[in-house]
Amino acid sequence: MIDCHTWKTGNGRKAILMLAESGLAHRIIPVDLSKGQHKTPEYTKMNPNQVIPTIIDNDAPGGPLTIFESGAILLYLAEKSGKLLPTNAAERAACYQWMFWHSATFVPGVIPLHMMAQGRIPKEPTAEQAALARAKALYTMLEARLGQSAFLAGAQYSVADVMMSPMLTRRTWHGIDLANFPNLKRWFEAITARPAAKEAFSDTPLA
Ligand SMILES: N[C@@H](CCC(=O)N[C@@H](CS)C(=O)NCC(=O)O)C(=O)O
Repeated sequence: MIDCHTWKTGNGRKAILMLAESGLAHRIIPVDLSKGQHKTPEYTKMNPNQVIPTIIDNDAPGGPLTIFESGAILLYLAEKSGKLLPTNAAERAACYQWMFWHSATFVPGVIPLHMMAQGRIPKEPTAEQAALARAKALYTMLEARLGQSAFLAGAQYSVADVMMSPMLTRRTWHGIDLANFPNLKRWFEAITARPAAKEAFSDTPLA
């Protein structure tokens, strides 16, 4: 049994989606960020970064294994289940490329907009315009990639798509209307229509 400590945010949904796709036995343990449950001493012991998600694989060889960082969690689950990791070397490299791009470039690029939407930093007009322009450039890059192939790594759905897609639930914060990004829209609709996506995306508007 894998315990997944998470909440329905962009990062939190990635672990929920990957667990559902993996078919591995799991239970979701909500960590209510609004109540500061990610800052308790018990949670901090599992995840010193005090963010969600975190998983504990109670059946790992050698004893329970705790993993934090959504990308590491997704790759662990893909390897353990043997699902959604391309076997072809070129597609595997593309898969890693888009996963690292997501963590190192996309997320840092949109974080200022998340902080403005949550009132954690002021919505100063020049800063907001710059952040919106950066988000648009990042979405434009995704749109171009998805004009070349059905999914991020290539023809097949992979863990790179699991990594990226939940962040689109925040696209209103990013100033993005999918009507202007037809490839991205087709891709997002294909992912959210999968049976495994139901739990991860259930309480969010997908239009
Ligand atoms: N790099 C981390 C980021 C996780 C993250 O930022 N999670 C957010 C929710 S989307 C969080 O827990 N925020 C709580 C806070 O900032 O206090 C990962 O990918 O797992």
